[in-house]
Amino acid sequence: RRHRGLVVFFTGFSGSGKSTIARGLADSLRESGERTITFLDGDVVRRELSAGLGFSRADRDRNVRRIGWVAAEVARHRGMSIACPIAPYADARAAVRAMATEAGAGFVLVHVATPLEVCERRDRKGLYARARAGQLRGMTGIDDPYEVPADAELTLDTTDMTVVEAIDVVLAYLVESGWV
Ligand code: GGZ
Repeated sequence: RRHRGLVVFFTGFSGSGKSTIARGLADSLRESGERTITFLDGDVVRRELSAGLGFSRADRDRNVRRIGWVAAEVARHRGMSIACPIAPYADARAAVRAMATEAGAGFVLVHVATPLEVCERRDRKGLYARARAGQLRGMTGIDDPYEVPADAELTLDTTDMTVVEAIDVVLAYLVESGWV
């Protein structure tokens, strides 16, 4: 049995599929008997933990660090936490990795590297269209940066993948590396 905690941290554009994959991973692990999963849902985090924060660099960094702190605390006590913010800045992601490491936990960065054009085509919330029309400022990938990770344990592009396939890739990685 895994005896260290683990933080599985997804990063990628809005619409990349990261939340769907992260939630599916959490469900799948729970079904297979993993009882320590804490899923930090992005919408819930922004409502409860990061209420009042917007999308400036400072606010995104605060949001990502708060998520990282909670995730690392869960992992400190041998739990497994799964989080999926955009986390566009490498420094903030590195800070989360450092918090997990300090807590004696493992850290797996999953870059959901679905290209912007595919995310934009999906545009489930209409945010990209609003950003293109100039009605929404600071949309990641449009007029706000996304620093591509150079340190991801796993990179997946969901363009030609089903959700189930993507979840299986992450699960396979976790099995191969001895985490589950
Ligand atoms: C990016 C934005 C923005 C801007 C609102 N840029 O697809 P969604 O809608 O549900 O996921 C996105 C979510 C991003 O919040 P995060 O907490 O993950 O971001 S960060 O890690 O940068 O703190 C999107 C919506 O919020 N959204 N405005 N300007 N995404």
